Amino acid sequence: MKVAVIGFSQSGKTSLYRAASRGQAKGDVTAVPVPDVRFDTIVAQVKPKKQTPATVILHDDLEPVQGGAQKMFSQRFLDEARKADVYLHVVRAFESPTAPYHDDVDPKRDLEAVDVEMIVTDLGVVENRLERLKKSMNVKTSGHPDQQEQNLFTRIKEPLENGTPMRDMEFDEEELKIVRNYQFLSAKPTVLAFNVGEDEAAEPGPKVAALIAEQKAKGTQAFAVCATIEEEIAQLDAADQPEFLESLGLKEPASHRVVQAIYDALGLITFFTAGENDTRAWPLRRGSTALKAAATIHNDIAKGFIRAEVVHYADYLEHGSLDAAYKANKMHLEGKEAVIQDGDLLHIRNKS
Ligand SMILES: Nc1nc2c(ncn2[C@@H]2O[C@H](COP(=O)(O)OP(=O)(O)O)[C@@H](O)[C@H]2O)c(=O)[nH]1
Ligand SMILES: [Mg+2]
Repeated sequence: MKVAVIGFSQSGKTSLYRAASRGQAKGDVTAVPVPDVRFDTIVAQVKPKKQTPATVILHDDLEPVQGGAQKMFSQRFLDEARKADVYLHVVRAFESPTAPYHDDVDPKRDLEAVDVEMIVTDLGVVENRLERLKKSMNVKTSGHPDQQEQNLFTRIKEPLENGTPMRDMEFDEEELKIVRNYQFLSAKPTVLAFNVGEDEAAEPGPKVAALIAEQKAKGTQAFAVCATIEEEIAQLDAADQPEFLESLGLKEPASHRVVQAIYDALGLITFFTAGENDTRAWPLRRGSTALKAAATIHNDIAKGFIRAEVVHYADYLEHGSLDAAYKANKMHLEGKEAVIQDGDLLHIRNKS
């Protein structure tokens, strides 16, 4: 899961990156564990030799978005941004006399500038492709992959011209494959972090609150954060954090909110394998089958799949251990096509 931190220079990307990695980040790419009380509960009960939480990989190695007269996206930015699975877009909402391009605070303007540039970049790709297809199309019959592409690109050209990012458009499975293949910028799931000043750390002002509401209504994950305060919190001992958070009127550290929002934006759920040697949490796309879960663990386990032993998390919690849940007949024996639910504990019976 590649999470690209994007935004203008001095919007607070690196500050939030450090906060989100809870001060653990060494370089500019780091794996951040997904906070999950269910995982902590399982680990405390199983007491495995090793525990492996689910992680997301944060990348703070992209070039900043450029403002002014320059090209906003450098080629290096584009190369990296296209490879990302999801964007963590940091938008400045704090006073900064040293910020380049603009010295006033206007998160709406900054957000829209990046969105528009993404849309324009994608539109360029779409138009180019349509031009080429027009030339080659006459010899191709309907049902040809090129025909599908032409239909799709013709359809999305207008909404793009009207400023709709592809992430706000509807696609079927086949179309999604094409969209993913082209690595369109505006199609990527996006998490918006409005980086507010210290005075708004507990509660954003009306402007940012309205922007957040607007984005949420469109299904985009968005929240306010004060990156500098969060960076300080991340450096405290874990035991001292709750009191400090509370004194600021915060419920949880930014690292939790950032990672949870990314997880949600990607449509991920978590399943667990509660091994005595290694207890692990695994990310999985919502709606995935037992076979897909098996493949997430290891391709060989998927190949030799016989049955999945599934215990729902609520049943595990009620009975206090897997043993007790099994004895209470709470284990469901499932085939390859069974849909895995968030929090399921799995054991895959397999031939390997
Ligand atoms: N007041 C305030 N300053 C911030 C905040 N976040 C970042 N800064 C400051 O803005 C400057 C740029 O931050 P940085 O994280 O390096 O931005 P980047 O260029 O986007 O990586 C630094 O001096 C930070 O201390 C914030 O939430 N509030
Ligand atoms: Mg930086």
